[in-house]
Amino acid sequence: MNTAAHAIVNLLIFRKLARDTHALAIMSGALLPDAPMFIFYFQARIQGLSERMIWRDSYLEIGHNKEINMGMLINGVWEADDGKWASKDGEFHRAQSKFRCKIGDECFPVERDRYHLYVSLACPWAHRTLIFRKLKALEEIIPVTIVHPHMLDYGWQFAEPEPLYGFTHVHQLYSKADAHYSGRVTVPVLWDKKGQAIVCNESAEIIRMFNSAFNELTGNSDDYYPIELRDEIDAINAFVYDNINNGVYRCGFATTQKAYEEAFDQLFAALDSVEARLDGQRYLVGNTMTEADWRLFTTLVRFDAVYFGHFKCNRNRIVDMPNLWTYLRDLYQQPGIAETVNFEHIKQHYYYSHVSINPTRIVPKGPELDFYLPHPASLQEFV
Ligand SMILES: N[C@@H](CCC(=O)N[C@@H](CS)C(=O)NCC(=O)O)C(=O)O
Repeated sequence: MNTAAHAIVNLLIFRKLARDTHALAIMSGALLPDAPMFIFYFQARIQGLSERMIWRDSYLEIGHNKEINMGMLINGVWEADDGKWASKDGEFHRAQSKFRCKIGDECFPVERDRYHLYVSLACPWAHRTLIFRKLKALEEIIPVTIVHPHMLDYGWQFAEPEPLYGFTHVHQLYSKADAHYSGRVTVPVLWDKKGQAIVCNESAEIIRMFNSAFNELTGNSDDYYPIELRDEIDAINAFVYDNINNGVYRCGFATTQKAYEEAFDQLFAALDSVEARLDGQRYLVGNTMTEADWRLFTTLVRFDAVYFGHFKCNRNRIVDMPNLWTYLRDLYQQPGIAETVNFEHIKQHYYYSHVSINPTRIVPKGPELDFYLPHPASLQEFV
């Protein structure tokens, strides 16, 4: 018998045992009403244990159908899954994006009115692409469709049918691009209207394209990945991704205490190190604003509102770390950036969609954060 079959058989035996033990405990209680105290204690322990097992068992059954609403495409068909954000080791592992082409490749030439961006305002990865669309003056060239903040049984959905095909869900775009696609249905998605294809669904690569591919059409040559700083940017990106961008998710989606605590310690050690790095330095790479800053920004701006509470990243808030808080306000106050930040979507998405973490779906009213407080650069102290 293979391992999967073994696992299923073991599970069935375990469930049956839990129910039988429960029945036995109740029966023995009825048959031995005058049993000595230690037998009674023993019975109560078995009964309590078996009740917990049955409760957990039925909770998982409900959860599978209703409460945990992650799903994915398998061979082009949507399938509910029971929240496989976390693996058996209790740690959260993010899947690799599968569409990885580039604007400028033969199939995807640089053209006006050819590409369309699908994003969630809640998602930190999609947020990067919105920021680059703004910084690089691409709004006229690449229209955007925003998904509904709640990600439910069928994954990301549109509040109204999306403009290109009238689809109601993002997974329909994925199966239109590839009728046999198997994998997660994530945002952002950069769509090619002419080829009816997904160019790319990896935010790190989309922002690189936005940084330079359309310069001739926009006349904007600002460079957030300058050649001479690339090694340093790549190194800080890797550190920030592992420990902070993905680190908050590893805290939030951990399913064991150990995995959570490890992710938590790693996250705050990394935030401490960035806090120290920003002492007397305006941006992550010296005084030049680069993509590394924007990649960190989308996590920092969500931190106090959702990661601190919902993902249990609660050693301290960003407002308690003076350099990070100054830096965050500096970035937030850059032209056009505040318009890309939407706390209604952010809070609704996280607190409402992740029922396994927040079963009541109550969305907190706070916190109140003032991203417009002046910062040293706005007072000319950095320049
Ligand atoms: N590596 C991807 C990750 C994108 C991602 O995980 N997006 C999340 C939203 S924050 C998503 O769409 N998750 C849905 C799912 O995994 O089913 C990127 O950076 O673009």
